[in-house]
Amino acid sequence: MASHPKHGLVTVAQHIIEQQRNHPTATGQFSWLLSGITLATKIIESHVRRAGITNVLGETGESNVQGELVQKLDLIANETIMRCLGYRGNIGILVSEEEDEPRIIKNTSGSGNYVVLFDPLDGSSNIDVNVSIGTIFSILHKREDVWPSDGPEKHVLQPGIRQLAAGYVVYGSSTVLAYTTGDGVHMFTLNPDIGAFVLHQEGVIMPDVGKTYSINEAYRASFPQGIQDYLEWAKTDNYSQRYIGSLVADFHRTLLRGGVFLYPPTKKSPEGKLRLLYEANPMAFLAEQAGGAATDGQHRIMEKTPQHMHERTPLIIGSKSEVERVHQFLEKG
Ligand code: AHM
Ligand code: MG
Repeated sequence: MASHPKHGLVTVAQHIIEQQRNHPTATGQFSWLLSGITLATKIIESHVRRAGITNVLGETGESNVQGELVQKLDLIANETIMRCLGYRGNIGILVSEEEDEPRIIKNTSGSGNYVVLFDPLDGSSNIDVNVSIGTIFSILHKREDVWPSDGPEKHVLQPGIRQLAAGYVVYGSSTVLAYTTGDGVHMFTLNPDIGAFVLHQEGVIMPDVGKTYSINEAYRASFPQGIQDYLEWAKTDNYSQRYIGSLVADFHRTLLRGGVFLYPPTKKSPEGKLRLLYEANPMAFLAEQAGGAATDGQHRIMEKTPQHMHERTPLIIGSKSEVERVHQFLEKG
């Protein structure tokens, strides 16, 4: 494991504080908030690692706001994040993929300034079969031009370019955290012996080219013609295909190895399946910070203004040149 160029071993908490020193106006509130997220992901990871022996596999019997069956671990992850962040006095609004409405955090210090959005456990279909899953988060400032009587939703419906930070934790063969505050992407591995995320790569750069595409090709017949043509062409040019079915894991591989991940509109999900606020925006922020790109096939993901909290979007994300190539096929298709 590589050490920090300046200080040797660096934990994520230290790294966040150092990053904040580059911002003279920083109050420390933001690092406090991020440390709440890392604490929550460590608790979730301990549940994930013991899932088979603690009777937390399987469904709860309930559906979430998206109409999807809720897994027991989905619920545990959601409650863990709510519990860890609900007590950090500076958060104003918490929004989860699993909940119908934004949750306003009431605290003694008045109303907090931040909006935290998260997908507590991404890759639900992989939970019970021991395949990589993850947690995704995105942080915004509350808008200053919104009155309390307008309700919390207006604070939440901001385009991705307003994100202050975003990141994910992938619970894979090891547990890795990646985050950005708009100053590059930094990656940490959880050292289970000391219970800390330790820096292993600063300023991660996504390879600009990569001959791997990642898509659920079973839906191929209902993809837009341009996507079908791209897939056909890629097969004649020695591409590989990799698809895990957890965005967090498919994105993590794409970030490190290059290539492109696609979830286009399909007959079943005409708007795409992935959620703009909890999945596409944070990953788009990370991709761009690593030199990659993210679009919905027409527009830059981070410039889309969400109309509602659980809005879905098509997603094409990865190496810049590969995303551009997909666009060329879409324009011809
Ligand atoms: P989830 O948040 O309920 O887990 O759903 C999102 C997941 C993504 O992680 C993944 O990219 C996608 O759904 C896979 O969908 P499909 O099974 O249609 O390929
Ligand atoms: Mg998800």
